[in-house]
Amino acid sequence: MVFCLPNGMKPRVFSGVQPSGDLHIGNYLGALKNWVKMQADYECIYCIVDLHAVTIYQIPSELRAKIRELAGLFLAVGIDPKQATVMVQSSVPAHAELAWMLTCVTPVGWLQRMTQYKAKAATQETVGDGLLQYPVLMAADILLYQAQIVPVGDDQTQHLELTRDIAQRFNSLYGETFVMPQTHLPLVGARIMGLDDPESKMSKSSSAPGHAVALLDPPDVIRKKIMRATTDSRPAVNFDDLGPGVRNLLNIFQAFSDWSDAEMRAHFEGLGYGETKKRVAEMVIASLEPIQRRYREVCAEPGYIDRVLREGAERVLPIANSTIELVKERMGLYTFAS
Ligand code: AQP
Repeated sequence: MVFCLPNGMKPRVFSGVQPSGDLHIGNYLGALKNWVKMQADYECIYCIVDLHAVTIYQIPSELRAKIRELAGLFLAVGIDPKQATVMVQSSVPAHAELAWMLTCVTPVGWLQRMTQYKAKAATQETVGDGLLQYPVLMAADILLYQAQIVPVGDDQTQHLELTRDIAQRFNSLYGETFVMPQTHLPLVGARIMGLDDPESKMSKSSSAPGHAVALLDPPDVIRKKIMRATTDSRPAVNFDDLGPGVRNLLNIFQAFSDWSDAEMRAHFEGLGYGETKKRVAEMVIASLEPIQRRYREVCAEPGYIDRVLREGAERVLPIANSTIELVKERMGLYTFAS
């Protein structure tokens, strides 16, 4: 995908993670690993989407701690605040403001069709309106910054399509306003599945103990989770007939190692499942070790995380405000006479 912008301007990238649950290797391989790669070539805004997290009840003290933990992990995986902007969604009120404006152009049927809404609503006794509006807020996050590229995991593809539909509808009602954002998926690792259930995606909200490897899991916990991962009754790896559990483990290995398909086949074809799991576990442990070390360093630096988040919010505020002014003007909302 090639974007032609004037004067050597870099295309803008936006993406976010909810500060709910523990960040897992699916989040890393599906999104954050790509974020790190993109920061040198794009103008990147990486956001902790706390307003999204509260679409499901969060214990306030835990949410506060999770926001800082997630910011620390962004930095630990290699996001450089000198190159990319790291910020918290609720520190820029324009996210919520634009979400309301977009809500007003979004047919409710579009939202009721979202598979993530249907799945999450099924787990709640009372379904809050925020859960239904979640994808409109996500559209607002992206459109607020006129982002051209959105690096996400495969589970967000439908929400990105909806974002484009909302942008198109707004543009056709009120005139060209929003840039159409493109989805950017990794070639390997776009959908990491649960270790306990390789038919469903690895998710922060699952409470099953062997479901996900968290980025901060110690080596012995990682080893135990991977050794217990669900596979099948075949004797060994056969690339021409992979069951979902083994495919998922190999996918995790390949996404961490960046090995080619040929290298994967040469290394794993015919290998017993026990040995395969051991090699996958050691690859995950070795890949997470420098991230965990850097995380401890980042947390040990007093005030560093808060400084990064404050500077991030200050950096994006002018972009957010200029989009809000434009949208208000397009919609005929009141703006002060200059
Ligand atoms: N399993 C996954 N494989 C690849 N990418 C994934 N992402 C999430 N799960 C996978 C990507 O990670 C980014 C952050 O998404 P999120 O904060 O919504 O994380 P989550 O694990 O999906 O969190 P929840 O709370 O458990 O949400 P649900 O239950 O809705 O999935 C995104 O880019 C996402 O694509």
